[in-house]
Amino acid sequence: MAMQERTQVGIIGAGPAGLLLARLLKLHGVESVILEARTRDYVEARVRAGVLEQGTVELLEEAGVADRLHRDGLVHDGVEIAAGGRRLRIDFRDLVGKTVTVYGQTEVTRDLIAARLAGDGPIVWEAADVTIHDIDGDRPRLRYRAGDAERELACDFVAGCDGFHGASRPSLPASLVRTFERTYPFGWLGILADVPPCSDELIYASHPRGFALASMRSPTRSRYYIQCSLDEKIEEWPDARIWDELALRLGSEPAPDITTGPSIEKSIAPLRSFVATPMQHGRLFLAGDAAHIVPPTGAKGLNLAASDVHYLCRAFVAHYTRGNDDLLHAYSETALARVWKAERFSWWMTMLLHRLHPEASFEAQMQRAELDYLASSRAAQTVLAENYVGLPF
Ligand code: RFL
Ligand code: PHB
Repeated sequence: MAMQERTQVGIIGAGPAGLLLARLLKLHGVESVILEARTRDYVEARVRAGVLEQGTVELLEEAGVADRLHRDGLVHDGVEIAAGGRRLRIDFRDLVGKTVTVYGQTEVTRDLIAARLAGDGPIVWEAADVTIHDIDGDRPRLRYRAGDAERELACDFVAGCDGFHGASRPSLPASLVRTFERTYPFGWLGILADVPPCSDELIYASHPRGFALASMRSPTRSRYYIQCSLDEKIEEWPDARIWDELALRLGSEPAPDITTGPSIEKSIAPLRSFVATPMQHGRLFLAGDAAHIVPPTGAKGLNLAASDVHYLCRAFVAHYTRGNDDLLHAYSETALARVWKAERFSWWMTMLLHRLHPEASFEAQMQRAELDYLASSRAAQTVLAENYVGLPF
């Protein structure tokens, strides 16, 4: 017989979605247990997103985990788009009166784990073989293995925050779930290095050799990406080859001064758009990458996890404090309305900036026309800025 524990909300996954949900729930007096498949070291070392929307920053403030973010995060008033040998600055502050903050997902995760472990409640690391039971009833259960012990967690609700490859989405009844997917015929090769960034702001470059992005984590740590084909292997990309390729693709006027150095992390990620709908059934609610994926071009993935969590937390709090389940019933619809707009923006920015078609094709001509329009129209720049800093939630 498995050892049984009990909590109010059983959370699967200690990524940003699960950790932020647990933190916000605790601040409203709602208890949770987080089950995480990996070790703390693994979760804290994972290199991922870098750009936080203003709304995400505000949510982290509300969660009381924004001190280090305010100290070390870099507030950016705009981004640059390099194309056709020119650089165009999109001025967020001027166009929409908002900013974004560059602060690594790794740091957000560390701040949230530290807050959790300072007394908020447990995280079960290396929780293996998590299965979800009785989501149609009013007492769902999570079964899992911790070391050699079989355990069971009885809860009121289950929050599936276990990312794209987790156990939650497959636990929704297949007959009720619809999925929408777009894969892209290229990936992103990312490199992290302890060298100063080549520019004060991010540069998104559209180049005949392929897309490139200059990003950063701090004044001394740079993050770069280049579009690569899906069959390429990381071994084919020694550091020197990446730096040479970046210099070519980012080399529009004025050419940024790229400081090179040894990579401390290097990886290739495929690009994908994906939405599962509905994001809930019975007492199981999905949030973040468990329900949807965006290509990284719009910097939206982590921010969507944050807005899902905002809606879900609000709904749980209404249940526990007012006995009102309207927000819980509306959760999927509410979250998806914002998700689809971020999907649209990420897809649009991906299609605009990547090399997809021969230079002489109609499609490549459409990209050039759109970039030219963006350069000449304040209205077009405002659309980009409004979406990049994040639609309201
Ligand atoms: P996560 O971060 O994947 O966390 C899920 C957690 O669940 C655990 N897990 C399980 N636990 C228990 N049982 C199971 N069966 C489990 N299966 C999985 C996992 O170990 C993990 O700890 O999902 P979450 O919380 O929804 O957060 C989503 C974000 O991580 C993701 O959207 C972003 O990283 C996407 N992303 C970006 N988003 C942005 O907003 N801005 C960016 O600039 C940005 N850049 C990026 C990105 C993602 C990238 N990659 C590698 C996919 C750049 C890259 C290269
Ligand atoms: C990052 O710094 O990792 C990053 C920044 C902007 C993006 C994607 C990734 O659009």
